[in-house]
Amino acid sequence: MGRSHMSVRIRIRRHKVFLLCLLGICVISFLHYYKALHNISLLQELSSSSTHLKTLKMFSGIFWSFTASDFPSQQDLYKHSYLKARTYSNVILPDPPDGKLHERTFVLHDDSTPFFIHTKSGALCFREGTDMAASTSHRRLLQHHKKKNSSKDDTINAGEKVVQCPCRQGWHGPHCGIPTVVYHSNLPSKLKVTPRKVPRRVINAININHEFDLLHARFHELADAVDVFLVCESNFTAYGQSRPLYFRHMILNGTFDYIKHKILYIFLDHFPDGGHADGWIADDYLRTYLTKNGMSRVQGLKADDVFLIDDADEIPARDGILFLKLYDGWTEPVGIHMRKSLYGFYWRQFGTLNILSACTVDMLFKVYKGDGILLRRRTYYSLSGFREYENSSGRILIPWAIGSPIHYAGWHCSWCFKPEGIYYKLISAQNGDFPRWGDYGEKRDIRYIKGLIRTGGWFDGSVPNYPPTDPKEHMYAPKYILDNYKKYQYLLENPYAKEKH
Ligand SMILES: *[C@@H]1O[C@H](CO)[C@@H](O)[C@H](O)[C@H]1NC(C)=O
Ligand SMILES: *[C@@H]1O[C@H](CO)[C@@H](O)[C@H](O)[C@H]1NC(C)=O
Ligand SMILES: *[C@@H]1O[C@H](CO)[C@@H](O)[C@H](O)[C@H]1NC(C)=O
Ligand SMILES: *[C@@H]1O[C@H](CO)[C@@H](O)[C@H](O)[C@H]1NC(C)=O
Ligand SMILES: CC(=O)N[C@H]1CO[C@H](CO)[C@@H](O)[C@@H]1O
Repeated sequence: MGRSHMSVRIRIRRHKVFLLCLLGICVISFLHYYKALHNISLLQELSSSSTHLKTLKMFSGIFWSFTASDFPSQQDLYKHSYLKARTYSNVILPDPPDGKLHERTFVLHDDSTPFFIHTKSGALCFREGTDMAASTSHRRLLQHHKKKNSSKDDTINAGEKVVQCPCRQGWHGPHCGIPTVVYHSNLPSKLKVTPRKVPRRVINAININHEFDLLHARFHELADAVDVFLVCESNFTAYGQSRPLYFRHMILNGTFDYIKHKILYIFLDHFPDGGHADGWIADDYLRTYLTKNGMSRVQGLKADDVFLIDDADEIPARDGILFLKLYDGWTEPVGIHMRKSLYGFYWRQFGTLNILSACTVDMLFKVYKGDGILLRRRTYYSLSGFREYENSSGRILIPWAIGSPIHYAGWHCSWCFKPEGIYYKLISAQNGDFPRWGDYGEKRDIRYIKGLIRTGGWFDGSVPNYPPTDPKEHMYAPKYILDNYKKYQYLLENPYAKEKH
C-alpha cells in the first residue's frame, strides 16, 4: 500500500518536473525567437512532416509563427533548429516489418532487359541507337543483294565487318551502341569494344546530406543503367554535429517509392576519430564507410560488375554508364567529364570536371582495397596491388574518361540549392576546407547568399565572368530536371537575376 502510494507521489512529481521543463523551454525559445526565424524555411520544411506529439506541435508552431525583422546570431539559430531536429528524430518512422533498412542485403541479378535485338537480316543492333525504320528498308536491300544464306549464329561477333545497323544520331559503331560521349572520348580501344551477351551490373555509391533535388535527378537519369544505388546517410554532419536522418525518413514516407527497390540504405552512426580536428578525415571516411559497409551487403557480385562512386552533386549522364554496362573492351579506371556549374545550371564554369569515378568490382577490391576514396584519387598506379592486377588483366591499364572537355558526360552542379540549402551546407561543412565560410556570420546571411546567387559570386568576394547560358543548350541539365521545368526552375534560371541591388 505504502509503496504504491509513494510511486503515485513520484509520478506526480515527475509530471510537475516535466511541465516545468516544458514551460521553461517555451519561455527560453520565446525569448530567442521573438524577432527571428521566418526565413530559414528549409529546416522547417524538412522537419514539418514529422508527426510530433500534439503539444510539441503547438510548441513548434510558436517557433515558426514570428515574422522576422532581423536575424539572431545564426549560431544560436542553429542550436535551436538543432533542438527541433532532435524532436524530429525522436519520432523516427519505424523500420518496415521485413527488417531494418540499414541491415538489409541486396541481391544482384542479371539484367534481362533486351537492350540489343537481332534484326531480321541477322544483325545485332542496340535497340535505342538504331533507326529501325531505316533498318527495314536496309534489310530489303541486303536481302536483294545477298544470294547466300548467312546463317549467323547467336554469338556476338565483333569481327563482323558488315555494318547492318543504321545508327540514329548520337550513336556509333557497328551495333549503334556506342554513345557520342564514348566515341569522342580518349578511350584507346574504342574501335574494338564489343557488346556483352549479359550486361554488367552497375553499383552506384553516393553520400547524401540534403541534395534531394539532385538525388531525384540522379535516380531518374540512371534508373535503367544502375542496378543498385548505395546511399549513405549519417546522423552527423561532416562538421560533427547531429543531423536528422532526412533520407531515411523520406524512404519510409514514400518519397522514393519509384526507385526504392534499387536503393540500399547505409547508415553511418559515428564520427571518425580526428574528424573534428581535420575535416578531410571526416570527408574521406564517409566514402570509405559507404563503400565498405555497402559492398559487404551486396550479394551476387561478379568481378566484372561496375562500381561507380559519386558525390551527390555529380550526376553522370546515363548513356556513358549504360555503355560501361553493355560493352566489353574498355580499360579502367574510368573518369567522367562533367559540365561544371554553380548554384544552378545557369552559372556554367569553363572546362569540365573530370573525376575518376568507376572501375570494375575486381579492381575495386584488388587495387583499391574495397575503399571508394582511393578510386577518386589519381594515384592508383602506386598502390600495391596495381601491377599484379594489371598483369592479370592482360592489358595495359591507363585511365580514360567518358566525354571530353567539349562533350559533357555528366553534370557537376556545385552548391545547387535554394538559399536555405546553401546556408545548411555552410554550417554542415567539414572542418578542413579552409577558409570555412560557415564560420563567418556575414557569409551565412541569407541576403548575402541571395546576392551570391544573383551575381555568381563566391564567398571570397570574387565575381567570375561566366558566359551566358540558355536552358536549350545541349546537356544543359539532367533530363528529369528539364522535364519538370517549373518545379526545378530555381536550378535552371537565375532566380534573382532581375533583382536590383
Ligand atoms: C516525406 O517527408 C518529406 C520531408 O519531410 C516531405 O517533404 C514529403 O512531403 C513527405 N512525403 C510524404 C508522401 O509524406
Ligand atoms: C537458308 O536458311 C534456312 C533456315 O535458316 C533454311 O531452311 C534454308 O534451307 C537455307 N537455304 C540455303 C540455300 O542454305
Ligand atoms: C547516431 O546514432 C547512433 C546509433 O543510433 C547513436 O549512438 C549516436 O548517439 C547518434 N549520434 C547523434 C549525434 O545523434
Ligand atoms: C604476370 O603474369 C604472368 C602470367 O600471366 C606471370 O608469369 C608473371 O609472373 C606475372 N608477373 C607479375 C609481376 O605478377
Ligand atoms: C533578413 C531577411 O532576409 N528577411 C526577409 C525575410 O523574408 C521576407 C519575405 O519572405 C523578406 O521581406 C525579408 O526581407
